[in-house]
Amino acid sequence: MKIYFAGSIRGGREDAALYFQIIEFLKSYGEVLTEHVGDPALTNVGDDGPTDKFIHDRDLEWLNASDVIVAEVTTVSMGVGYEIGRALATGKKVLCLFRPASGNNLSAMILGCDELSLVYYSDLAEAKKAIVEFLN
Ligand code: 6K6
Repeated sequence: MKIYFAGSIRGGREDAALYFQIIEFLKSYGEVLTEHVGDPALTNVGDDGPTDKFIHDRDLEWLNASDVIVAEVTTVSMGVGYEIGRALATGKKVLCLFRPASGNNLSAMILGCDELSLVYYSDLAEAKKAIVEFLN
Protein backbone atom coordinates (compact mmCIF):
# COMPACT_ATOMS: atom_id res chain seq x y z
CA MET A 1 0.00 0.00 0.00
CA LYS A 2 1.21 3.50 -0.86
CA ILE A 3 0.43 6.10 1.80
CA TYR A 4 0.58 9.87 1.35
CA PHE A 5 1.11 11.66 4.65
CA ALA A 6 0.25 15.37 4.61
CA GLY A 7 1.38 17.77 7.32
CA SER A 8 2.19 21.45 7.56
CA ILE A 9 5.50 22.77 6.24
CA ARG A 10 5.26 26.48 5.49
CA GLY A 11 2.14 26.66 7.63
CA GLY A 12 4.41 26.04 10.64
CA ARG A 13 6.52 23.19 11.97
CA GLU A 14 5.23 23.05 15.57
CA ASP A 15 4.05 19.46 15.12
CA ALA A 16 7.01 18.15 13.09
CA ALA A 17 8.05 15.67 15.82
CA LEU A 18 4.51 14.28 15.92
CA TYR A 19 4.44 13.94 12.10
CA PHE A 20 7.67 11.94 12.37
CA GLN A 21 6.09 9.53 14.88
CA ILE A 22 2.92 9.13 12.82
CA ILE A 23 4.99 8.43 9.70
CA GLU A 24 7.05 5.82 11.57
CA PHE A 25 3.79 4.08 12.51
CA LEU A 26 2.38 4.34 8.97
CA LYS A 27 5.53 2.67 7.63
CA SER A 28 4.42 -0.58 9.27
CA TYR A 29 1.39 -0.55 6.91
CA GLY A 30 3.03 0.40 3.63
CA GLU A 31 5.31 2.77 1.79
CA VAL A 32 5.04 6.39 2.94
CA LEU A 33 5.74 8.53 -0.14
CA THR A 34 6.19 11.77 1.82
CA GLU A 35 8.61 10.87 4.60
CA HIS A 36 10.27 14.30 4.35
CA VAL A 37 7.18 15.92 5.95
CA GLY A 38 8.32 14.46 9.29
CA ASP A 39 11.96 15.47 8.85
CA PRO A 40 12.88 17.61 11.89
CA ALA A 41 15.55 19.34 9.79
CA LEU A 42 12.89 20.69 7.41
CA THR A 43 11.95 24.20 8.52
CA ASN A 44 9.09 26.40 7.36
CA VAL A 45 11.56 28.64 5.56
CA GLY A 46 13.48 26.34 3.26
CA ASP A 47 16.48 27.57 1.35
CA ASP A 48 18.12 26.19 -1.75
CA GLY A 49 15.96 23.11 -2.30
CA PRO A 50 13.97 22.30 -5.44
CA THR A 51 11.72 24.93 -7.01
CA ASP A 52 8.11 25.33 -5.94
CA LYS A 53 6.98 23.97 -9.31
CA PHE A 54 9.15 20.89 -8.85
CA ILE A 55 7.73 20.33 -5.34
CA HIS A 56 4.14 20.82 -6.51
CA ASP A 57 4.39 18.54 -9.55
CA ARG A 58 6.34 15.81 -7.72
CA ASP A 59 3.95 15.85 -4.75
CA LEU A 60 0.90 15.65 -7.03
CA GLU A 61 2.43 12.65 -8.79
CA TRP A 62 2.87 10.98 -5.41
CA LEU A 63 -0.65 11.95 -4.39
CA ASN A 64 -2.07 10.42 -7.56
CA ALA A 65 0.01 7.27 -7.05
CA SER A 66 -1.10 6.81 -3.45
CA ASP A 67 -3.83 4.49 -2.19
CA VAL A 68 -4.75 6.50 0.90
CA ILE A 69 -4.05 9.92 2.39
CA VAL A 70 -3.48 10.59 6.07
CA ALA A 71 -3.45 14.30 6.88
CA GLU A 72 -2.58 15.88 10.22
CA VAL A 73 -4.66 19.06 10.08
CA THR A 74 -4.06 20.68 13.48
CA THR A 75 -1.55 23.24 12.18
CA VAL A 76 -3.32 25.27 9.51
CA SER A 77 -1.65 24.69 6.14
CA MET A 78 -2.65 25.80 2.66
CA GLY A 79 -0.69 22.94 1.15
CA VAL A 80 -2.39 20.28 3.29
CA GLY A 81 -5.84 21.69 2.49
CA TYR A 82 -4.96 21.71 -1.21
CA GLU A 83 -3.73 18.12 -1.09
CA ILE A 84 -6.90 16.97 0.68
CA GLY A 85 -9.07 18.65 -1.97
CA ARG A 86 -7.09 17.20 -4.86
CA ALA A 87 -7.16 13.73 -3.29
CA LEU A 88 -10.92 13.79 -2.73
CA ALA A 89 -11.50 15.02 -6.30
CA THR A 90 -9.88 11.83 -7.58
CA GLY A 91 -11.90 9.62 -5.25
CA LYS A 92 -9.14 8.78 -2.76
CA LYS A 93 -9.79 7.88 0.85
CA VAL A 94 -8.65 10.64 3.23
CA LEU A 95 -8.19 10.50 7.00
CA CYS A 96 -7.84 13.85 8.77
CA LEU A 97 -6.43 13.91 12.30
CA PHE A 98 -7.06 16.95 14.50
CA ARG A 99 -6.10 17.79 18.10
CA PRO A 100 -8.79 20.02 19.64
CA ALA A 101 -6.55 20.69 22.67
CA SER A 102 -4.37 22.80 20.37
CA GLY A 103 -7.02 25.53 20.55
CA ASN A 104 -6.76 25.92 16.77
CA ASN A 105 -9.87 26.43 14.67
CA LEU A 106 -10.48 23.77 12.06
CA SER A 107 -11.77 25.02 8.71
CA ALA A 108 -15.44 24.53 7.82
CA MET A 109 -14.14 23.04 4.55
CA ILE A 110 -12.80 20.10 6.55
CA LEU A 111 -15.41 20.01 9.31
CA GLY A 112 -18.25 20.25 6.80
CA CYS A 113 -16.93 17.70 4.31
CA ASP A 114 -18.64 14.33 4.48
CA GLU A 115 -16.34 12.74 1.87
CA LEU A 116 -13.45 12.47 4.33
CA SER A 117 -12.93 10.75 7.69
CA LEU A 118 -12.20 13.22 10.48
CA VAL A 119 -10.94 12.01 13.85
CA TYR A 120 -10.21 14.12 16.93
CA TYR A 121 -7.35 12.83 19.02
CA SER A 122 -5.24 13.91 21.95
CA ASP A 123 -2.08 11.81 21.80
CA LEU A 124 -0.09 9.49 19.58
CA ALA A 125 -1.83 6.38 20.92
CA GLU A 126 -5.22 7.75 19.83
CA ALA A 127 -3.83 8.76 16.45
CA LYS A 128 -2.53 5.21 15.94
CA LYS A 129 -5.92 3.75 16.87
CA ALA A 130 -7.65 6.03 14.34
CA ILE A 131 -5.16 5.03 11.65
CA VAL A 132 -5.66 1.31 12.30
CA GLU A 133 -9.44 1.70 12.06
CA PHE A 134 -9.13 3.77 8.89
CA LEU A 135 -6.79 1.35 7.13
CA ASN A 136 -8.74 -1.77 8.01
C1 6K6 B 1 11.04 23.45 2.84
C2 6K6 B 1 10.80 24.62 3.50
C3 6K6 B 1 9.90 25.30 2.80
O1 6K6 B 1 9.54 24.55 1.68
C4 6K6 B 1 10.28 23.46 1.73
C5 6K6 B 1 10.19 22.35 0.74
N1 6K6 B 1 8.82 22.23 0.43
C6 6K6 B 1 8.11 21.11 0.33
N2 6K6 B 1 8.67 19.92 0.18
C7 6K6 B 1 7.87 18.83 0.12
N3 6K6 B 1 6.50 18.85 0.21
C8 6K6 B 1 5.95 20.05 0.34
C9 6K6 B 1 6.71 21.23 0.39
N4 6K6 B 1 5.90 22.27 0.54
C10 6K6 B 1 4.65 21.77 0.60
N5 6K6 B 1 4.67 20.43 0.49
C11 6K6 B 1 3.49 19.56 0.57
O2 6K6 B 1 2.43 20.37 1.01
C12 6K6 B 1 3.65 18.44 1.60
O3 6K6 B 1 3.20 17.23 1.03
C13 6K6 B 1 2.79 18.86 2.79
O4 6K6 B 1 1.79 17.87 3.09
C14 6K6 B 1 2.11 20.15 2.39
C15 6K6 B 1 2.55 21.32 3.26
O5 6K6 B 1 2.06 22.53 2.74
P1 6K6 B 1 2.48 23.95 3.39
O6 6K6 B 1 1.54 24.93 2.73
O7 6K6 B 1 2.26 23.87 4.88
O8 6K6 B 1 3.92 24.20 3.03
